[in-house]
Amino acid sequence: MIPKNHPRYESLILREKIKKANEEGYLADSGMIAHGRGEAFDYLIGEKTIATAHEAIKAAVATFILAKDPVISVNGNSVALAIDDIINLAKVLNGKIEINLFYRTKERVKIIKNLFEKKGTDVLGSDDDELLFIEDLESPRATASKNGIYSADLVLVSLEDGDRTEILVNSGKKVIAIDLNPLSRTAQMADITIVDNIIRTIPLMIEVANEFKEKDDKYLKMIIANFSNQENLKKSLESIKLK
Ligand code: PTJ
Repeated sequence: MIPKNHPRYESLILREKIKKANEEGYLADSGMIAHGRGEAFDYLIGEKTIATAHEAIKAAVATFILAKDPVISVNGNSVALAIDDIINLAKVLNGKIEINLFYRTKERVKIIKNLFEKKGTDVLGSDDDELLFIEDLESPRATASKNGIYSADLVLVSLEDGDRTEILVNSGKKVIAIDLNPLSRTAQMADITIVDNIIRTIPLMIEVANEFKEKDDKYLKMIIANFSNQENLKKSLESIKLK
């Protein structure tokens, strides 16, 4: 039991969630390492949503609303930390949810699918689904549901650093990434990168989505036109360096 007045309470609670996911058998073996890397970057940005992330969230939500067939991609770490928020975001933004694991095993996919189903939410990407392969991507992460990531025009990815974003972008999809590391390959390759902790980002995306749903396309397009991912990433890095 972690005392609520512990100075690292929030951070310890997140560790507990990651530990629990590991015990339940759906975290990747290296999921704890990935979490540790995230913690280090979160420390460097002051464990709060920085101004550049707020800007990226607005551009991301505007892009999401204008998308025809958006999909939220989930893995072991994102489910461990943010399953309820992910479900709510998918509802607010009319997006599908798809399981996409780098270290894919039948067992892990089954456990994650059950977690969503217990909450009354359907997910794509399981072994019961029609799975295709995204061109050029030779990892198990290449699987893509025919009615999900394969045909999506926008994919939200989080907590992954690798070659998938580049391939999704090259295949003509828009990619939004949530990644605490502004230097990761995923962060650098995405169309819009939100440099923030997933546990803060998704609730903020939901807030902005509720506000932006009332806006017209012209307003949303203006938000997107005024956003530069390269500039935003540069400023995010500067805010780390200034600390
Ligand atoms: O469940 P699987 O099989 O798909 O595997 C998932 C992991 C996370 C193990 C796999 O994708 C992986 O190895 O990821 P990486 O290469 O360690 O990348 C994880 C990225 O997420 C790093 O850039 C971290 O800084 C970032 N990150 C970690 N925790 C958070 C985070 N970003 C946002 N919020 C976090 N809480």
